[in-house]
Amino acid sequence: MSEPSYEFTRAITRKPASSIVHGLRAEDIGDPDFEQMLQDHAHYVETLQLAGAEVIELAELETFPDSVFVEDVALCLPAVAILMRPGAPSRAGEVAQMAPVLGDMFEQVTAIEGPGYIEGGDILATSKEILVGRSERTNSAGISELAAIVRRWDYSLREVMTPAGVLHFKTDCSLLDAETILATPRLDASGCFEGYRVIHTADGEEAAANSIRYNDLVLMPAGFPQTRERLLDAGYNLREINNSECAKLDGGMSCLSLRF
Ligand code: CIR
Repeated sequence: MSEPSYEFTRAITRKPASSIVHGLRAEDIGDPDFEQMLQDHAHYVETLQLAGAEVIELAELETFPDSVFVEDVALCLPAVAILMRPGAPSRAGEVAQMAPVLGDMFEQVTAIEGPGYIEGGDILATSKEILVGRSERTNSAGISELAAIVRRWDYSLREVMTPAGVLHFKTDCSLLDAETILATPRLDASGCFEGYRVIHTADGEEAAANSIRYNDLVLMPAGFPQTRERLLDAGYNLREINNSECAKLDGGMSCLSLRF
């Protein structure tokens, strides 16, 4: 049986723009090294291809420093693509850049009209439901509007909480398979994953939680040896990708693509 939550054929990415050094960040730990980011991004795209993706790589957008993080501007479900309404004002214009791309690929495209806000990084689609974390970027009005849209395709949606101080819900979790979630203990403690099997990130390795499952591969950020061991022991087929530069802007594996 196919698993639409992690069995995909395509992915959309966007090349990093040199303006990425002006990207948003919760804490300033220095600007990303653009050359290193380009290399990491190329490795990310190659790994998606290795996993079986046809990757549609969009041109860089200098006007939007954070536009490499394409995940935040749309939710791609098998039957419909839904354009988001980012809570970060500097990112609002990225949506209009993505709209025609999705219009060419999906028979149905719809959009969050507002007044609420919602970013894709707060949305985890599992095989049985869509979990959306309320955060600094995603509010209840945005979540309610998305719930009303996806109901038309019979999805059930559950509003949950992104932990305080964490950018997005998926900063702290990822889907590993139909039953299993990789999550930080702090997010799991909220009880939002009841009914799922949860593998915890190791202490001090919370940033490993933003990984992605794409067909048979799990793409995870490099440098988290204990969490890596836990995933290997659980039988997952891993590929590690250097994420040091995106991490300076609170970005990770999921943020860099739309997968469908
Ligand atoms: C931002 O703050 O919007 C970007 N610097 C990082 C976005 C990361 N996206 C994600 O977690 N889905």
